[in-house]
Amino acid sequence: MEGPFKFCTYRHQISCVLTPPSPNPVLAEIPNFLSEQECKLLIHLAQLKGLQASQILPVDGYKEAMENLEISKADIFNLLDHNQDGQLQIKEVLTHSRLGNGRWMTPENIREMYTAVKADPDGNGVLSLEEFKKLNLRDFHKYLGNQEITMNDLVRNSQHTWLYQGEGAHQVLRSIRQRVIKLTHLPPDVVENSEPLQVVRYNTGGHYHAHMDSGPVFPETACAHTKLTTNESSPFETSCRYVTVLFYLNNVTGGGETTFPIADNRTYEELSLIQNDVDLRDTRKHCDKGNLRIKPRQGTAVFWYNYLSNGKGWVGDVDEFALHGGCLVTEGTKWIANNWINVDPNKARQLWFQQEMARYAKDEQESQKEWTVDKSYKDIHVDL
Ligand SMILES: [Ca+2]
Ligand SMILES: [Ca+2]
Repeated sequence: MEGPFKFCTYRHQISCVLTPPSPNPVLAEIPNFLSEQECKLLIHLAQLKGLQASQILPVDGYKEAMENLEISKADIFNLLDHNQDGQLQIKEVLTHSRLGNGRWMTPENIREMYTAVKADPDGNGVLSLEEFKKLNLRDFHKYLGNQEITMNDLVRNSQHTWLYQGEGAHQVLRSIRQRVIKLTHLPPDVVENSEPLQVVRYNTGGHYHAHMDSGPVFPETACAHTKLTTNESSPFETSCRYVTVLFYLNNVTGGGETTFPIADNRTYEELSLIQNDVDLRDTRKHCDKGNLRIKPRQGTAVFWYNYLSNGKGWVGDVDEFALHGGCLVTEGTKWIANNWINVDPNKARQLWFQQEMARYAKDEQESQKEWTVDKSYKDIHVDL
């Protein structure tokens, strides 16, 4: 595939025209977007800067959060019982709770946990409200707390760093930004005011289970990256990543494809992601069952929209078909870079963020600030 399918204009909000009927999500793969030398340089710059774990092993905050939870068991049950049949199926537990506190839970993990805490005495594999009410949440924490967790058990096992792309940055980084402006047909200031380039390394055994790069936006929503520089608080927060441009920086010896497990499905139902114990989001086990897989090829860019062009809100509704993940790297190392094009309705906040980035870039001695930590795992416990 070549070239963008969708051309956008940005005035008061993003509006797009789809040409012609497009795949789902709207996605384009552009070979040789970067030269071999540019790829090598990006890897080199990232190594010079130093990479940090994209997700750290869970800490104990989860236990406290659960103990302070002011919500009755019946309400939790009701929240989890997606199909409202009065029973909790394993996939409902997997889909609607992040009970692993950053640990990726498989159907097998849930069954083991049920056995350990005697959650399902009649052994029918589902929890009734009565069974759920009898559950002692402390046993459940204790069980999870005693589990030995490695990086491979997490939602994401990779390392990353950020490279500043604004004025004064290395000319290759500037040039990539200019090419992204041309590729996306978006106004230059929207691209220029976006997050820096994220360079990611997956070692052998690395993965990133399927996820969305950005979430729904409401009028009160704050963007995670700019919010950190202004210290504002908002009940809703997301990463405001309108477009993702992903670059493959090397050829991977084994595995490491980018999977879009439900691309081009006619319909989307969250629960249908888990069927007969196969969780399509699981990129360590089930990448082969995804609808679209892109093999990493050095220099190729993959570009997609995280929102629909239905004109709702600032950016449209989330495009759920853009669900994607990084398959298990079975051999060698995988290097990629991400350019996210952010749309923040508050332009002043966006500019302030850019000024801060420029300041950090000048002062290499200063340690990486909080904005470099992936927000999606920071407050993971509040979800249940
Ligand atoms: Ca149910
Ligand atoms: Ca039962």
